Amino acid sequence: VTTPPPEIHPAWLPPQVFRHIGSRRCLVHGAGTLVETVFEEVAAACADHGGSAWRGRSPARQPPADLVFALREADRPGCARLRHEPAPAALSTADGAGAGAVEDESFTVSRDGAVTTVLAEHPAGLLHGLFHVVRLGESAFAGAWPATRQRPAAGRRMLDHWDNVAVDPVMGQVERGYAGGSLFWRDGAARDLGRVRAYARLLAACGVNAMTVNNVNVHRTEAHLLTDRLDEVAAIAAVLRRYGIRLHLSVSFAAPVTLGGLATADPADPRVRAWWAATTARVYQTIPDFGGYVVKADSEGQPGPFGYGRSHAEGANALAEALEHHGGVVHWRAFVYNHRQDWRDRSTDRARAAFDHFAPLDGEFRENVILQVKYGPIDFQVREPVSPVIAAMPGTRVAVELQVTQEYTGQQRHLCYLAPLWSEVLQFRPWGPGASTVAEVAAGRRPDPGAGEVAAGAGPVGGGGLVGVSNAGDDPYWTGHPLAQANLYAFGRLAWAPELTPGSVLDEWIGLTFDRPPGGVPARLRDTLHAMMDGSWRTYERYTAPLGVGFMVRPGHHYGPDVDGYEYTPWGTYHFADRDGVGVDRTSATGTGFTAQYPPPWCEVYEALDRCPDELLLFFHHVGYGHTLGNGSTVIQHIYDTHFAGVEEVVRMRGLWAGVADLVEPRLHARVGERLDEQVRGAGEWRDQINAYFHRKSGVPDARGRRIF
Ligand code: GCW
Repeated sequence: VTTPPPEIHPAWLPPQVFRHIGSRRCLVHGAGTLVETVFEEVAAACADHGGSAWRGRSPARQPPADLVFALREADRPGCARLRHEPAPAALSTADGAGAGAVEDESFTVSRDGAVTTVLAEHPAGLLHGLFHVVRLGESAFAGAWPATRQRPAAGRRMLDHWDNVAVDPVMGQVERGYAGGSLFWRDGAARDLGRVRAYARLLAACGVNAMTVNNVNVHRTEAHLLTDRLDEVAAIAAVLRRYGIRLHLSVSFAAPVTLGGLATADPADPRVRAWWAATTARVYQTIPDFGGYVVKADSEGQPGPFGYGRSHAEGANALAEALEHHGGVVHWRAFVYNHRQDWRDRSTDRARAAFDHFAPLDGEFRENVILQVKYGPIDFQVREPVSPVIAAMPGTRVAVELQVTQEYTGQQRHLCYLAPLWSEVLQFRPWGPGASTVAEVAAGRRPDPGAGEVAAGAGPVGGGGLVGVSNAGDDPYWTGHPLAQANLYAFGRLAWAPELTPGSVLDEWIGLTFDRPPGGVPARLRDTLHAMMDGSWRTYERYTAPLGVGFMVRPGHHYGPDVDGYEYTPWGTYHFADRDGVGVDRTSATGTGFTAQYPPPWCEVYEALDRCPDELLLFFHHVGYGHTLGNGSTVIQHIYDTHFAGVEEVVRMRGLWAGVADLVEPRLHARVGERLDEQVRGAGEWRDQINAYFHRKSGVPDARGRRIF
């Protein structure tokens, strides 16, 4: 990175987006921390833009307020018009009212006469209502429109930070971080909290309401956050609280040994349980609204219950028990597989692992355990089928984990807008057409075998919500690639409202980030950003590993191509290419049997070569290079065609960006330009290695005679 920006970029909250609110007469009514935050925001906007902000009631001899934020239970002097707004929907949290439920965050927004009103039962609703009005811009104050009720789909919308306090010699400070150092920790201690506050504000504005501040790989220093370094954590929690975000901690399953000095961390041992209970009680004394624990157990070297001959349910429940009466939850990760596999062993299939470990435990987890499942069965690849675990555990709260940080999708050097991928995952129907979507499972809507669908929160278990691994760091643009801010924004928005289209979320983000008074974003800039970003995930897919086979990245750092980089390693990520064909046979008939982990219709669709979607073909089948795809092309020709096309698309992106230099702040323009240069280079490298590799293996020439090395 060679272009330093002068200051911290405001991302999707540049001061001017508050001008529509800040030029009004605003009344904020109600009590509570988040109501104070709403008032501070409104007052700051009014100070900038000439409006008036009143707390409690509008002063006599002033024209009445034209923007009102009010708690429903408060008496509302000066707000007579509110009588006409509709009755609230039944009060319930989106992820079920049971253990560890989050506060109701819904709100009603209406416009009647010349007054725009945001009304909520709880302060958190007013906070989200405030940012809703910011997004509406001037249209929040134009004409009259009926009241609408806004309610998050998932109760918990969480960002996990894989941040280390001490810089890890191998992984650096932020594991898989591509945006500088940690926002929370520097030089081994908690940093200045100003940046954390700005971050919390951005996250609240897109709907995030929970986060972890340390890596799921809990190293020695970070383990102490749970005990003797709790004060530092509490200081961060205090900042997050003002924006409605609850803090959770990643903890080590071995903490009773490493921190508590016990001889064992066996979850069945009463001393271990007592240690977790006492430790957790201390956490709640210090941080009363603490969210809970996130645990990566028996995974990639992290300790877990297997070490004591216990199941993952026994392990998770021991921690859940300690959290339960404080209202906390355990996010227990399902990313458990054998990372010391023998590549010669064809009977082990990493894709099967999460289901094999967890599906048999359905119904055994306590109510405040949330099983956190990566969206795909392998590991955040650009294309994977949806994890079968999501459909396999009707008696367990499931959270779906997405990777906002672009470990496998270009590491924030490549432009790759991920909302289309996430949207496909969230709208996928694990039980086939007509049944629930993944988003509904995460929100707590389950298919009820007896009575069809059940309502949100009304099922036997609630939902676990959505979790994203953050892509933010202390980079002045927050995310390294300035346009990767859109992924962070989109994560929050899709967690709140998964039915939003990726294009409309991008449009919101553009509208806020590049806003220019008085008229908003110039149309040419808006169109250019859509042209560059709408299809950028598919473009990335085209020039990297083909047809869902995945990996083919450089081992370790995972950037750039290396087709055989993982082929003979213990990690379980193979493509099995030879002179005749490529792909992993995961069928039940002749392969690893992974397809049988899906309920119908997907087990049949994936099993059948002629029904399996092209983009997942090599994930499920080993086929010859001459195999004809659904799109009429052969596998080998498809590889050549997509790789040439993908690079051409990146070159086009770069040209488009050059064409808006006059409309974008020069330093930001330069920063994106540098990244696009690297993307053109990197995509060309991918194209040439992939094409050369498969040309050499197969001996099949490109039908169009293009250059293959
Ligand atoms: O995607 C992989 C990453 C690891 C990460 C792991 C996980 C935090 O390569 O760096 O560890 O997943 O999700 O636990």
